[in-house]
Amino acid sequence: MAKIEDFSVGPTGDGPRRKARENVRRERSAESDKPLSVAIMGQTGVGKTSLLNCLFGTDLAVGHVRPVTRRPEPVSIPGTSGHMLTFWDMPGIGESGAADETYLAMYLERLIQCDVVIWAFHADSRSTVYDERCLNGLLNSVAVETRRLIMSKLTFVLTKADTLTPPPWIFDMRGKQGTFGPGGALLRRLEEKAAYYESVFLEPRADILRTSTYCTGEFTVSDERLGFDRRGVHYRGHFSQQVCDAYSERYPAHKEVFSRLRDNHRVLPCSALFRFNLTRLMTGVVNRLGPAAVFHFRRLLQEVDELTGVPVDTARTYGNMMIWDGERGTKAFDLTELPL
Ligand SMILES: Nc1nc2c(ncn2[C@@H]2O[C@H](COP(=O)(O)OP(=O)(O)O)[C@@H](O)[C@H]2O)c(=O)[nH]1
Ligand SMILES: [Mg+2]
Repeated sequence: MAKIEDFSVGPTGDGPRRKARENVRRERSAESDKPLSVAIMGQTGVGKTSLLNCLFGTDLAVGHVRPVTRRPEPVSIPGTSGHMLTFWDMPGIGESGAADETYLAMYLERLIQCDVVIWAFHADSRSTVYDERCLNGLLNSVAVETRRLIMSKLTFVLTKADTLTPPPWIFDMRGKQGTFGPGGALLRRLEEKAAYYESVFLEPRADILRTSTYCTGEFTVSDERLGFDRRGVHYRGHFSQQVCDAYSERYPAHKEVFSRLRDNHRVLPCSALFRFNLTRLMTGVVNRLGPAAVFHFRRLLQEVDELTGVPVDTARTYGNMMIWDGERGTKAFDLTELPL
């Protein structure tokens, strides 16, 4: 993980150069003191609140039947020396026409104010029209510069990935805990799904897309679309897998930078229930917030590996198979009772 000292400060030396350096330091310090915020949006019931509860161990109300998140709910995480990172759990759209009007106005406000916005879709769905219409409505209500800004903050996730088929999900047990991962066929399906959502929500908006990341050490590559300054590396357009592969092959020393640029345009499948991909989600969000966040919330990143751990006793209750022998009137098999 990058250290704050790694970020190059620009010109060095005396006189005007020193002044420039001081300006950069001042600017950076103001930037690093700013409270950071992330919002999570999407249709009602896709699992936004559950995802936040898993990420932060909070106990926000989850709606199993009806929508329960009625107003933006903040979850604040303290960083070092008083720095704050706030996650805003938003009410879900699609509950009713009247509610949508209010909620979409709240979305626009957060899309402008927050530093990163997670837009969540249910993984086991192919219907994109409603979210597209809402997103287009929001984008079309603002000037093109704001549209660019909004798109540069959005990160798309597919929730409840555990509901997808074909099985199996593989539980990698390590003592009393373990992690869930998809089997080969399901992994391919998840990748296809993510690519599909990317083709619907990112690809057609290539003209207003931009991805940026911090960089450690020397980065000197630039071309028509790729550029860098003291704040980091930027790419104008859709940083697709093909684009990422091409740059990584040409400039292998900067593979990590390209991979972070790519992460910003990747649709990420995850599951709150299986705690699947939560580490990648959290790392992606913090990286996207920039070097100040990486520095002030490094504790969060150090603990991030623990996010995916599921106790064995909990895991064995998922996808349980119980066979009832109807002729004998007894239980013939119960997966949760098998010794491990
Ligand atoms: N299978 C599965 N169900 C989930 C997951 N996350 C949430 N749910 C369920 O989906 C329903 C809606 O969840 P909630 O977090 O309230 O969704 P929200 O309206 O988007 O905030 C609840 O019944 C949750 O238990 C998940 O990762 N997998
Ligand atoms: Mg909710």
